[in-house]
Amino acid sequence: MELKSKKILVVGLAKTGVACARFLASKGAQVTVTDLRNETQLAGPLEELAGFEIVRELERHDQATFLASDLIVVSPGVAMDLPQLLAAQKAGIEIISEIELAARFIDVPLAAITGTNGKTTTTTLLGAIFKNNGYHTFVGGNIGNPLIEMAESHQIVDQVVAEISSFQLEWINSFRPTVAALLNLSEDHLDRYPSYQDYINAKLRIFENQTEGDFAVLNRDDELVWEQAGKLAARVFPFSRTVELEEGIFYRDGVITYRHDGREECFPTAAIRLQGVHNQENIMAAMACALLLGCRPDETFETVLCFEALHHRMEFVREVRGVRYYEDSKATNVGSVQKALESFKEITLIAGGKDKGGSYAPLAGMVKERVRHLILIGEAAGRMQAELGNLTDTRHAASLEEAVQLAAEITEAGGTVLMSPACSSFDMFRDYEERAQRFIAAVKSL
Ligand code: UMA
Ligand code: ADP
Repeated sequence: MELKSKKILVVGLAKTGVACARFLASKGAQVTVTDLRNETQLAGPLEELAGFEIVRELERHDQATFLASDLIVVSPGVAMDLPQLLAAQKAGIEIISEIELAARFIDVPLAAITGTNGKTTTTTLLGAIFKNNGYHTFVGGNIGNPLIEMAESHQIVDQVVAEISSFQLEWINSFRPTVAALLNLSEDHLDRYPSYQDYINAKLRIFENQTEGDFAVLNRDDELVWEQAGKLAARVFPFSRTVELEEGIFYRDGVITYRHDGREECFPTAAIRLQGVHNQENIMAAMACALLLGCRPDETFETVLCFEALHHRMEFVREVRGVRYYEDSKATNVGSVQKALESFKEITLIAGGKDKGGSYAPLAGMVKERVRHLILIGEAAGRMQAELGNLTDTRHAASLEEAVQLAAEITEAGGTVLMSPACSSFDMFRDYEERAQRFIAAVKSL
């Protein structure tokens, strides 16, 4: 892709914008960056652009600049229906996302992981498997470091593992993973998409440019995911916890079995550290991607055996007076909370935060069956009260600390206090990590 002297506009100046602007400028493009935030708010990103010849348009998005560009590169946090983007699209200007740009500079196999939940766990595990198999592996994407950083760094890489969000897939046109995995689908990001179907459609674009030589790793047990199997050009490779498969990877009676082109490998799971049925799915998806891309079974499974759960995903914090406290701050939608509730009984659930527009009703069955006390916090408390409040003893707290205090007072010995919010954190905290740290501190001070 020729970038020299091209007029390129980068929209959004956080991690993605900085990485793209630097990469494009280093390739000789005439780069402009635009962001709605002001110079003070953007002090950090602007510092990272020091020394590069880049034009800045801050506190606004100028229509004229969009229309004068040869190419526009959009950050994932920028909505597709931004009027300036729509006008540029109408004028026939090429608009791409950062993963589309990066993929044009990646000439090694690309394993891409998407799904509503489990992306980070699966991506991290898959990266570790490749490294343990001796591959120079770049792990990036939605996990935190833009893929384009790989192109910028000039490191030797022979395998790329990418966590891919629906936002990143919005502006692709040739992005084509060698292996793409779709872990699951449930409602999320309805504050960004007009409907659940729009969110699903964005996710499915991960398969759009694959051909018969590529693989689509699909969750056979997730109805919505499995519905796609007949529609894809790539070769479908399913994973399942419930069905024995002739071709695919499945779990049965303590053994994971991988079957591909007549070859079979069996892996006894008793010594795996990663707990929970949802993690069994993540493990099978990661193993499928690795084995399909040529990793050796022994090194692959050795990595799985050693892999520990990532922080803030159903993490045990402490036991106080017979009550166990778990922190699941990364559970920002109903699908992930559902899995957390399936993992415990006699639960005091602390939930709520910034509402993302989806329904909380799918949690009703589990709340009725397992949640003894529900403590609601944050902006979503009203909607959660309306949808779940009549199913169990439901209370409200003004802060996370107050919620923890209340939980400690009302939870009986033998019970579990679980913070699994079903919402994002931005109404009360900087991010999910700060929410996690505040919960941990409150529990430690009990
Ligand atoms: N902005 C504008 N105009 C707009 C909207 C935003 O100028 O109309 C500006 C903001 O002022 C801000 C910048 O755009 O300065 C933010 O861009 P961004 O939100 O894309 O932030 P990045 O730091 O580039 O992070 C993005 C991903 N963020 C989102 O998708 C919201 C990160 O995923 C990802 O790790 C990173 O790129 C590297 O690839 C985060 C995320 O929350 C973790 N992802 C969602 C999720 O996992 O649920 C999808
Ligand atoms: P993502 O990157 O997709 O947000 P994470 O691995 O960070 O995924 O996990 C986010 C939340 O989802 C955590 O609460 C975790 O316990 C839960 N989770 C992880 N894997 C799955 C899965 N396969 N299905 C449902 N929930 C999951």
